[in-house]
This record gives sequence, structure tokens and C-alpha cells, in this order.
Amino acid sequence: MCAITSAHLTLLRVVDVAQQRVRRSASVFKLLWRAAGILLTLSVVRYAAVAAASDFTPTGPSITLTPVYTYRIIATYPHDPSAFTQGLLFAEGMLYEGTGWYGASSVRRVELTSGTVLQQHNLDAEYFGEGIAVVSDTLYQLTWQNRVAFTYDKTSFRPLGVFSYTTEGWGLTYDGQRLIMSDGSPVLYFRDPATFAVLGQITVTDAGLPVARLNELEYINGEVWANVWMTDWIARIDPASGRVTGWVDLSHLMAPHPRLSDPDAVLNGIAWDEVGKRLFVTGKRWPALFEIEVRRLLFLPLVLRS
Ligand SMILES: [Ca+2]
Repeated sequence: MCAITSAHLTLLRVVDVAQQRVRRSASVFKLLWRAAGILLTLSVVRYAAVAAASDFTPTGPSITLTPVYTYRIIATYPHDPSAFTQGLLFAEGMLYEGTGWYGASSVRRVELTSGTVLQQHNLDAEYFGEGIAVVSDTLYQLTWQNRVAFTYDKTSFRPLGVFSYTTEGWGLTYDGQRLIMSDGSPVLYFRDPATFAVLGQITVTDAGLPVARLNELEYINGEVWANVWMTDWIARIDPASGRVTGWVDLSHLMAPHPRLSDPDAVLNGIAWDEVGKRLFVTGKRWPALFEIEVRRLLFLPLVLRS
């Protein structure tokens, strides 16, 4: 998908021409124009990444100055490279992971430090597992196109029940009151944990444009974090408005990137340790799981130093 439109290129050319003229002006204006040009370029490149992750035809604002965050690796842990990670969470000192694919879907309890699978429940081969969430002692697991969600006892993995829904199932998390579910579109659904009934929904947007392919989810300090499928970006979403308040760029986290040999091996899996304030991320069939911290990428100082 070509995400940079002719309008973007025209805009960049206009700035370039203007910059050439301004180069003959006072040095202060030269610096300001140069900074503006670099900021615009960064914005367009960033926008292109967002657009590439979306199914929309750009019709609204083509520039966004939504804050961008980068990361620092705190720790690296083993991860089952056969796990097609579709759901990840951390509860009471343990990782819980939902895996996908027909004949390979499961829900697991995993020891963080060793990556050892301590307990596992396999889905029947007709089901493609997706996102997971925990509410009290109940573990929920979505399926992709089977349109059912399974519930289990969190400790024993004993099946408890089945809910049905009408969309695809992608990501799932819990905000303390409601389940939050993605279906691959820009929409997030809020559901009643007791009945799975839809209580509300929001459309996720950045700079007024919808952001599609929202995948694995995690509720962190009042925000919904969402992997954008097939990208290295995580959207930080205000659950009240649907607005993207920040983008986390996890490029090059897993190097060499397994996607080079496996196009499905993309970033997917966010887990938040509410007690220890630790953030974990991994990907489908990645051999490692990372604890990371994110920090705001400050464009302006970079521009002034360049
Ligand atoms: Ca998660």
C-alpha cells in the first residue's frame, strides 16, 4: 500500500522550495524554516506508518503531531517460538498467553523468567484463538472467526461457558468494569463481563482519521494500548474519546526480525504488571519476550542538533 499521497509530496516540495528561498534570509528564519521542514517530514513519515496500518483512503488532515514514544529494553526473557501469540496479560506473578491458528490454539500460564509453560488448555482444531482477559477468577478467550468467546476458571483452566458475538474477535482487555474488545476495525467494543453484551463502542482516530487493524489490547493506567496489526506501532488510546494520544514505535525490538522469514511473525502481545509497574511485549512466534519502558521522543531537540 502506498501511503504517501501526491498531496503529501506536493506539500513537501512546496516546503522545499520555500526553504531554498529562505536560505538567503536571516539565520534565525533559516533555522525556523529548517525545523519546520524537518518536523513536517517526520510527521508525513509518521503519518505514512499510521496510514499503512489503516484501511482508509486519506481524506482528512494529512499531518499529525501526536506524540511518539520510543523504548528501552529492561529485560529479555525466553518465549516459545511456536506460540502464535494472540493474547497476553500478567496477573498475580504469572503471564497468561492465548495462542492462535487452527490446531495450535491454546491458553497458557507461563513462568515469566524461564518462559516455561506451566499449564495449557488446547482448543479444538476448528477454533482459532485470539485475545484473552482476566476478570476476577475467570479467564476469557476470543476466537477469530468462530464468533464465540470461551471462559475458564483462571486457576484450573476448567471450561466455564461460551459467549457468542457477531464480529470477528481480535484483542481483549479489562478496564476494571468492562471488557474491551477489538475486531480488526477501528472500533473498540465495551462489553459486560457477566453477559458479554455490548455496553458501548468507540471509533479510534488519529488526527481525525480512523485507525484500523487494532489487535492485541492492554488497559494501562486509564489508557487502552493496541498493537496495530502488521506494524511495529502501538497506539495509546483515550477510551473516552477514541483519540490516539500517543504512538509507541517498537521498531527493531526483535532483531533479527523473524518477519524476514515469517510474514506472520509480527509484534503482538502487551501485558501490564499493575503491581510491579512493568510492561511486557512480544510477538507471534518470537523467541523472546521483553520488559520495556517507553519514553517520549522529542523531535525538536533532535532538529536543533542536526
Ligand atoms: Ca494484553
